[in-house]
Amino acid sequence: MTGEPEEEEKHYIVGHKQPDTDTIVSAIAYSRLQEASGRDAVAVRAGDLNPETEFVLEKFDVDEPELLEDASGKSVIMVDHNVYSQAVEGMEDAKVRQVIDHHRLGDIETSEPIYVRIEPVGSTATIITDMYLEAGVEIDRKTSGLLLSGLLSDTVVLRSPTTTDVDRRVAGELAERAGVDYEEYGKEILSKKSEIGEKSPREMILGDFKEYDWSGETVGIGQVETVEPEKVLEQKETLIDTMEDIGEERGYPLLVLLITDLLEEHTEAFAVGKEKDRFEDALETEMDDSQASLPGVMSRKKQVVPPLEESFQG
Ligand SMILES: [Mn+2]
Repeated sequence: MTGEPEEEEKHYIVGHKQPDTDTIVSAIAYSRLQEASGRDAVAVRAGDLNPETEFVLEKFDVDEPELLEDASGKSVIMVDHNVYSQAVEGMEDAKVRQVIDHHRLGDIETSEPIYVRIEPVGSTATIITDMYLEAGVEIDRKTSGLLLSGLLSDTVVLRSPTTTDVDRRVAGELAERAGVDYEEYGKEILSKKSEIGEKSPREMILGDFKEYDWSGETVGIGQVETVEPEKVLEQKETLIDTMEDIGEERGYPLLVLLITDLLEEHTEAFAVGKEKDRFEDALETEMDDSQASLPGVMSRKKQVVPPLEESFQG
């Protein structure tokens, strides 16, 4: 907890663009915790919800947060991200009051001291659960369900290498409070996550997509997590064409699509752009026709971004 509220203004709690389940449930759960400590707080979203998150909100009967189009001039609490490149428009001109996150420290600058809590755990939901416990604020059944969903989604039901002992403990506590079997519920989430269904190539590439600013260039990395990777891989030609279009439109020197097989713990990657050799070198792999195999790779954040960043910044 962050002490007594100092100001009366409304705090907008917002996660990253292309919101995923962890980002959305973290905003909702943290707004409840802030309200419990007397602060005027509202959870908002920085984009459209994905089908998995829609499923989670429906399951626990929780309304979708309002869309925040521009953060300029607003008091903001950033959850689940702390870099401008992933933030809603206007964040440079917002008053960032707090950061709660599980990604490495990024480029946010503030004019005043703020409360920051960043921990190397599997989800922002994990940190927020601990904040409730530390504050002695009861986590009701719905909030437990939401937080559990964020945790299970981000850690691929505790299978991702980003999973820590803290996540395992918190998952157990939340599952009990939510009254669900987390293995079973986790499988349900995975099946929603991996519903490729009627998605267009553009939706597959940009549905879970992050941009990274490295040495004055912007690199884009999308990820499709699925239990049916063949349904994505068989569309390779169209996907590569679309990636080339997107790369050109946005001026990326490198655009990567990770197709992660959640059951086999394996990723196939497509890469396009003038710096695609760099991807090959950084990931110590060999590309064949714009495609590389990355056995054991599940996490963009932990296994793909660090070597690439080193290559671009080094
Ligand atoms: Mn997260």
